Amino acid sequence: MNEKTSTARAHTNIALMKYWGKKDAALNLPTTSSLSLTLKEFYTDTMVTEGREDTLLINNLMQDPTRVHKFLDFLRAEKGDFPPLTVVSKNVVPTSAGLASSASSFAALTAAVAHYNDWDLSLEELSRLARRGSGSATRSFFPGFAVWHEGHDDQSSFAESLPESTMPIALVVCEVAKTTKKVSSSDGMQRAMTSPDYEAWVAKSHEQFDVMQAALAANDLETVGAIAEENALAMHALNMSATDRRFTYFSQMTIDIIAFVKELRKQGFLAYATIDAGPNVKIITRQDQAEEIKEKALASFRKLKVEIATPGPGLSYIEENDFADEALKINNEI
Ligand code: 2P0
Repeated sequence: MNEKTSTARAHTNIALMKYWGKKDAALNLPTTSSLSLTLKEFYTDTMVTEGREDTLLINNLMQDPTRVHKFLDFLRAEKGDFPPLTVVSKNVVPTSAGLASSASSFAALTAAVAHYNDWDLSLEELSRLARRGSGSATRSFFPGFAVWHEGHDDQSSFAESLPESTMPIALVVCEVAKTTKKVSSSDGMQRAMTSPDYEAWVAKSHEQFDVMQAALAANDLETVGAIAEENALAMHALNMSATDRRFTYFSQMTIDIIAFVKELRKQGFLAYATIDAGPNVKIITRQDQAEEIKEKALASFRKLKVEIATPGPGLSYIEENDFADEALKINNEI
């Protein structure tokens, strides 16, 4: 068996303007463009090497490889055949942050496979392929702020970097103990699309996009935060007003932290909330206010875990890695 390995690192990203609905589920085309911040502190390293069958190991634990196998078969059909792969992944995400996400995982996997096969692809092309694994992965190849263009077909739906920004943005990531049953993103957005308010959210998102991009260009963090909060809370309102099995990701503490963020603004802080497919709240703020906000959050909420995250780098490849032994172990087990 070929012992060649390839390892890629992709950082996770948080959407400031959300992807929440598909206009074409087969191609994974979103109903809106989305805009994100890549985070320095949280990332996934993924190594691939030839195996006896497609296999997945995450943080030393064997996983059901069904979704990864399906994605690898898509890559084989799209770009040309390659042998079965052992995929070994490490999420460098403090478990307390509750940020483990398919975004960094599918971005790192796409890049590792492309590198393994010597495919010469731009970041935009990698992003277009990763979209078929997980939509949010499109945005995890780029440093700082990235935009995923919704597009109208397979070719036109990919992400790219926004011009480099010196905006001193930070996210204060508040991990809330999970109390609600998890609804997967794919299922959640499908239900949200049955809300009578869905079309209005899409139309509003198109408007907000231009204002957000102008605010980024002008280093206007206050407007960036305000739009991000409005966009996210309206997304969660869709879940609650869905006509097909309405639901919410919010727990009581999610609601309490949203109120806490409003109170921070009254006290003069720059603070806005954004929330994804779970109860955790990320507080958008300035880097020089993040530590104080973290301390206030810890003092206000018992059992809350808090991490500070800042803008991160784009995709990288890692030459030396400590994955080889694990891959060998898996191949001996199968
Ligand atoms: C986002 N989320 O823009 C939105 C906001 C969660 C809330 O992208 O179905 O796991 O695999 O394309 O990428 C999570 O969705 O969904 C997500 P699929 P994905 O970050």
